[in-house]
Amino acid sequence: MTATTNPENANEPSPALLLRLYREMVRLRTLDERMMTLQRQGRVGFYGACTGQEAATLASAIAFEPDDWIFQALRESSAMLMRGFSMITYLCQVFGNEGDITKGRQMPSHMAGRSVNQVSWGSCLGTQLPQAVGAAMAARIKGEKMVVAAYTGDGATSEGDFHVALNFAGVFKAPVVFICQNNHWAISVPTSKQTASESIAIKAQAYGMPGVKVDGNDAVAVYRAVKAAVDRARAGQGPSLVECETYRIGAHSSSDDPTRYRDEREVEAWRKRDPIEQLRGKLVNDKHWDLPRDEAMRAELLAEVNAAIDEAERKPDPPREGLFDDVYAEMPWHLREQREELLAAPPVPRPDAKQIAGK
Ligand SMILES: Cc1ncc(C[n+]2csc(CCOP(=O)(O)OP(=O)(O)O)c2C)c(N)n1
Ligand SMILES: [Mg+2]
Repeated sequence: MTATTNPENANEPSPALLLRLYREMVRLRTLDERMMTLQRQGRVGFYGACTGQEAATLASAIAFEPDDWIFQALRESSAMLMRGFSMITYLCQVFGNEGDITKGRQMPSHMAGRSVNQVSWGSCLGTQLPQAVGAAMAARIKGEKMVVAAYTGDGATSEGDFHVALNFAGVFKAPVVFICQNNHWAISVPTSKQTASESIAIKAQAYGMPGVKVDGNDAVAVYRAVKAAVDRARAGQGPSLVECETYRIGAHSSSDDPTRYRDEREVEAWRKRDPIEQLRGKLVNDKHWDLPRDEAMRAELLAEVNAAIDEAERKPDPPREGLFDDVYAEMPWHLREQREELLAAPPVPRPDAKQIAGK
């Protein structure tokens, strides 16, 4: 995913990079829309969309090199796709079927891709942050030039793990970039109830690192800020915190109803600042893009997403006998007994996705 920047300014994205980014952002929006529909049709149990946060997610992730590791929070799985992960395998994770590399054992929408250096997010908020710092320290000890991306939501900054991670990284100058997607909400809790600080970015001062707040719906601003932080970390100058101010347009997840706790007028105001529309406007304005090409691209992406869904949905469940694998090098007697008991019983039909409890 080597990012191409303009040679005259190392942090200025080239038109080629912005066009690629724009395509990825539209692909993500298309995928999220289709998957939310599938969830409502009962074809998958749970889904978490990133709608409205495409710039904060992808314009930040694209500033890292392919060898850099990404420790995601809740809404950055799609960076895997941008880094070349197969969309079919990605979707198999949501279906929890045989094609899922996490073997149907993870919560849906908790993707992981070792082949693209991206760690599965954990449902337990904030745990990825100290892990990311640990990975960054390990890279430095091994003499690798790797930088680590450590994502967090605004809500997770109230977790102890956030402070532990920033403190350790600041003291030991770990090559890590903390990126906070401040989308104004942590399910039903607004950011105003999350912190008394004037911003999330300002917290960086206390940990001895630069902190910057950017318009998270402006892909160029996000890229510039994160690229500068990545370059700084790679040059051995230590960590940074980038706060991307954005907005969660949709529900927290397919199990949430935001009309119960937030004012629809707030959502409408943010819709007008749609990151995809903004980037498209810039590209068209700069004569790098036009509407006929836009329409053709959108049709192509919808076809790609639909084909991937078709293929992923057709795969069977993971084999039952695999349930007991991967815990012990040698299976102990009690698991062997349970495995035999399970295989002697008739297979239980897969429950309707509608019946699978989400969060
Ligand atoms: C330690 C912990 N506490 C609470 C929860 C329940 N929970 C799941 S997501 C979420 C909100 C997360 O908000 P934020 O960090 O802002 O991320 P966003 O969902 O807005 O992307 C909460 C409270 C959890 N998963 N883990
Ligand atoms: Mg949030």
